[in-house]
Amino acid sequence: MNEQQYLNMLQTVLQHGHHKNDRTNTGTISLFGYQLRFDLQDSFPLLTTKKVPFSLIKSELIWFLRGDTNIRFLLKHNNHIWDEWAFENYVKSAAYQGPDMTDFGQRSLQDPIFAQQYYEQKKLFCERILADDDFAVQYGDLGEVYGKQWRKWPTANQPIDQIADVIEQIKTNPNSRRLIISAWNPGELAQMALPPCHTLFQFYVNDGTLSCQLYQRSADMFLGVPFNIASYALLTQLIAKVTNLKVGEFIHTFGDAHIYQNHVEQVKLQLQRPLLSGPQLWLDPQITSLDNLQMEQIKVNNYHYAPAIKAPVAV
Ligand code: UFP
Repeated sequence: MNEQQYLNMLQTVLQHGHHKNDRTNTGTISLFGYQLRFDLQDSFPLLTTKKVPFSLIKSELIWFLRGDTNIRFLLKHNNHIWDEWAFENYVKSAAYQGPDMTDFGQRSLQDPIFAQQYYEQKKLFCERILADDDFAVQYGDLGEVYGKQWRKWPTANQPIDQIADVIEQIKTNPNSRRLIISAWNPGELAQMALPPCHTLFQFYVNDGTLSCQLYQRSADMFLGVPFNIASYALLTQLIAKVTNLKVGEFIHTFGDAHIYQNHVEQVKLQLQRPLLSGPQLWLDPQITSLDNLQMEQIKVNNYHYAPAIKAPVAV
């Protein structure tokens, strides 16, 4: 069963991890180097021991695959996972006239009155991104994020569309050992608020079956990883679909795999829960390209899950 491996990994990090401070000053229990293998012929790897919101994973991946870097698309799909990054650019600009939002991530966790102001300002910001075209162009664009690196990696000449190139290679040269997409662009790291966590991935074709391996440099095991697993499993299924291959494995390789100190109780709760039977992925048979996927072309069926478990995001 795919999910058991993830739970075993949580247990291993808790038992054998090192206590390590980190950029966010939250403190972590961390292990370096680990690997999970998900058989995608089995059920779809969306966790059942807590609810994972598949619609957010789906709209984010569609956004990446469109090469879009403006949060407006996400907001239209009620997806707020990238809001903070755009909001940060806005509050640091001369155009922002509201209450002081310096260090809003930490302060909103510690000060409930400030947190209220922050949520109000962020809500106003999101409403304006949706309503005002010029404002969206100016403040909704995150610039150097996955969509750009995957589909428009800048060069001195034409930008490189790594997704299209890899799909072409899988079709024409499936034995290639160079089926790689990198989001890690050293030339642009200085402009990135969050250097890519899912850094590089490689495809492998054997006997009409497509597998994918991801190297994730930094992994928030409780909040981030359940999303990352489902997102790359979906990406592998989509690439297999447009290249007419069966799906094989998604192999998830980790660099710094950590449990934040303020997630330990939540992890222990999750580890007590029984596994349920996993869901199935449905892809619209009409999908032939990844450029303009629609939300209703991707579904998970028979998703049974235990309730969501809340935990603070380290920012
Ligand atoms: N993180 C993930 N998965 C993601 C993502 C972020 O686990 O897809 F975007 C976590 C890892 C880490 C933090 O806890 O976000 C990034 O911090 P840093 O850049 O310091 O590694």
